[in-house]
Amino acid sequence: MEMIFRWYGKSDPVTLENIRQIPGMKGIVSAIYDIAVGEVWPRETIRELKETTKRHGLELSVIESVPVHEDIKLGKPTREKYIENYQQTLRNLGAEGIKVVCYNFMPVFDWTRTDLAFDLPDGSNALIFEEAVAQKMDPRTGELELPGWDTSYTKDELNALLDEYQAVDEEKLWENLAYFIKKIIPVAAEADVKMALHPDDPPFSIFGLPRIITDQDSLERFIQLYDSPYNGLTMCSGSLGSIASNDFVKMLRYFLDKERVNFVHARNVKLVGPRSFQEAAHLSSAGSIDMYEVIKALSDFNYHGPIRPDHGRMIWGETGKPGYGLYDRALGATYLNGLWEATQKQRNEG
Ligand code: DNO
Repeated sequence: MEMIFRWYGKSDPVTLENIRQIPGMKGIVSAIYDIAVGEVWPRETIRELKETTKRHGLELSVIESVPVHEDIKLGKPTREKYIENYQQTLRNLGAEGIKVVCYNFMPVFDWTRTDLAFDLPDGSNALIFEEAVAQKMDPRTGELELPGWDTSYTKDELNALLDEYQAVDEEKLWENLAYFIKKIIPVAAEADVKMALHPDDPPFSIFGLPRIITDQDSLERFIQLYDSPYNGLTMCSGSLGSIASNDFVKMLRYFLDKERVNFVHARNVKLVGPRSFQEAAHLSSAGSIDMYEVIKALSDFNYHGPIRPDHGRMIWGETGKPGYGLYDRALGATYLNGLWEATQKQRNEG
């Protein structure tokens, strides 16, 4: 596996110098953050990011994300233009040597939490999701804001968008996803860019909006939309593993076997209710996911692709982008690398 670290570009308080000093770190996963959703990413901008990364001794290994315009998810006639733009961005990324693109198909809101700095007994803090609190959150007030969300909408625009989604149920969203996939995967294959769909986080409907990439059956349905290794998945332990009915390790093995795992996000979560969880340190003992079994699965299938430590807690007084501080993620990467070394040695001895 190739260990990489998420970097939010020049405004990220975590620097490329910091990332380079994490033991075993090979590259970064990043994006172009100042181009409006739906516009083409120019080759020069991609090249510039790649060269900045290279100067710091790291590869630009994965793009996370090329966001999908809402008109595509809504299936509006204007989607054609945005799909063409997406195709062109993929061609440009391929031409600059990018091999993996992570994206998601969640309506309006990306990952969602109810508290971004929940105090833990050891003095650290973490992101949590509590179902009862989420049920009382109302995005229509225009006052909610979470990292990862597109915050460029005015309150009126957001409400108009939410209204439009009233005509889109789960089946309609599947239809719109299928339409998109059929148009982009051939282009991704030609450009040699492996697509890695991220599961919905959390993996159930929020704010009355449909969410469809949530469990083994939906991932299976998704890969069957287009039978190609370029139509793959980001297997995210923290997203899929946040409901008890998902056996993440079993799912990971299943999709590794099908050669559809193009990227891995490794994070632990502690389940505290049917639809409530707290993000935890990466160690198996800290949460509900057996991280040894996750890495063992990757080792058993000889996974060569990229993996990143996902959200960390804020520790040692660090402040910054929720989930994306330096210290806890660096500890996570080191722990995951340790598990990997051990499983590799067992493999070679066995
Ligand atoms: C959260 C991330 C997600 C992810 C997107 C992929 O921290 O895992 O925001 O980047 O859903 O498109």
